[in-house]
Amino acid sequence: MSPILYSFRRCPYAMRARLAIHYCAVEVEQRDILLKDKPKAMLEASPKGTVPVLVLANGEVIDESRDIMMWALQQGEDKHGLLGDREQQNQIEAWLDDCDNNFKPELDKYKYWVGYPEASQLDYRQRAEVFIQKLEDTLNQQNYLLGEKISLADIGTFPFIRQFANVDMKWFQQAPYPKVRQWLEGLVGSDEFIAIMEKREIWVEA
Ligand SMILES: N[C@@H](CCC(=O)N[C@@H](CS)C(=O)NCC(=O)O)C(=O)O
Repeated sequence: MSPILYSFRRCPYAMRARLAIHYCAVEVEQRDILLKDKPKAMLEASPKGTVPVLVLANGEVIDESRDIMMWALQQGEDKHGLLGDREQQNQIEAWLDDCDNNFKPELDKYKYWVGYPEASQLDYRQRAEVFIQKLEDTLNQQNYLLGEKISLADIGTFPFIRQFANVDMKWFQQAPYPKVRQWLEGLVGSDEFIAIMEKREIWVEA
């Protein structure tokens, strides 16, 4: 029996998990769900109710996207060298920590600013831009976050940058981040991303 992956198509956390699984060519049974109608089986496996959730054949549950990425890399050979050496792994951790802990909360407020009246949408965007500027500075020196080759740092962050760009694409297209745009366009246009964004039927519990 293949491991089961509960996923929501447009969730950036689920995207990074699906990407790592795809890059490592690991077999899973993907069950697409709707966040407004979570299946009982998923909630039984992981009561916190976030996607992605991976349920292994032995019943073990992995319900954090970063842990699912690491699991995927451990399954087969890491043929794209996404993880790199010890030093690169520390850099990956640092990028993902910054993305998840600092950038994502500001991105949510920028996107859903109506629900956060303490500051303006512009304030939230500018707070999120601290991370975008860091990406721009890095990508000014090299093609990917860790160097000249794609790594888990790129895969784990670009779905969130895509979300940021989509809040106001007109602004993003002329914002002072040409390197981020180029990097994002390459990743969003990649065969891997197109494959993991394929539309599927919503999984229905028997
Ligand atoms: N720390 C979790 C966060 C996952 C997360 O928050 N996913 C969102 C969707 S993008 C979710 O499932 N939210 C629950 C809901 O909206 O009901 C991870 O990395 O997997």
